[in-house]
Amino acid sequence: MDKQLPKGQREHGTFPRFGLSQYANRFPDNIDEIKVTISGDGLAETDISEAIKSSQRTTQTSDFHCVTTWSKSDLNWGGIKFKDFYEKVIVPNIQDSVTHKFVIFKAQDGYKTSLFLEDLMQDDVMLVDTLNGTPLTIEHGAPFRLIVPKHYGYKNLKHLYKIEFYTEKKKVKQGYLRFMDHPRARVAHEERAVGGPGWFFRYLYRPLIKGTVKEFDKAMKKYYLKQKST
Ligand SMILES: Nc1nc2c(c(=O)[nH]1)N[C@H]1C(S)=C(S)[C@@H](COP(=O)(O)O)O[C@H]1N2
Ligand SMILES: [Mo]
Repeated sequence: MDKQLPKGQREHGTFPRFGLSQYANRFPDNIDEIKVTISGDGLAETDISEAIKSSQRTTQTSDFHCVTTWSKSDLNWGGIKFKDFYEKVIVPNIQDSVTHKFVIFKAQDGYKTSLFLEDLMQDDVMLVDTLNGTPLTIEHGAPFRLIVPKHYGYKNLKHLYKIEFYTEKKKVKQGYLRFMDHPRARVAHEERAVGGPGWFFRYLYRPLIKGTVKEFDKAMKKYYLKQKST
């Protein structure tokens, strides 16, 4: 019997490279080495790449749920737990006594996302550099990405290079329509977007899957051809 997926989700079979079409042809410059900077309230801008590399590693198997309704079950991620990362790497860097509430993530392809720190402190949230035992490919976020399994795919930022910690919620311009970004985007509550019930967006988004997968595939092939010729 098929396992029960969250409401409105369907098993996709493969794990496609995916996103908003404006990111299909944008690629990270650095795919080999983890390079991450932090900043924000009570934090000086600091390169924490070395601290990440020497952090305690772990692996986890979890399902991935894109807001457009495709899911991929049983992905095995390797990296560091966000909770450990916050406590061991971020907290020692805090200068004033501030209480962080809100976090913004930035990617090498210009993509951004945000989450409340409370959601990031769940046990299954990770910063990862391997998938199924091998280093992340460009398709899935090389060299380093965020994994928040209980939140829709669009919160799972790829090609991470910058993390900002704030005491209050901020406006984040993500480069797409405002309604598409739910501040929490919890899969279990079907928080697909704002301004309408979750089920409504299933029907709006589902027809876009096929074309988007094709577009991202095509962009990836073009990228590899260009790499070969230079
Ligand atoms: N940097 C970056 N992160 C991103 C995206 C993107 O376009 N760029 N797309 C998001 C969306 S909508 C989804 S569903 C997942 C897809 O992850 P995958 O390409 O590894 O399947 O990445 C998310 N993170
Ligand atoms: Mo997505």
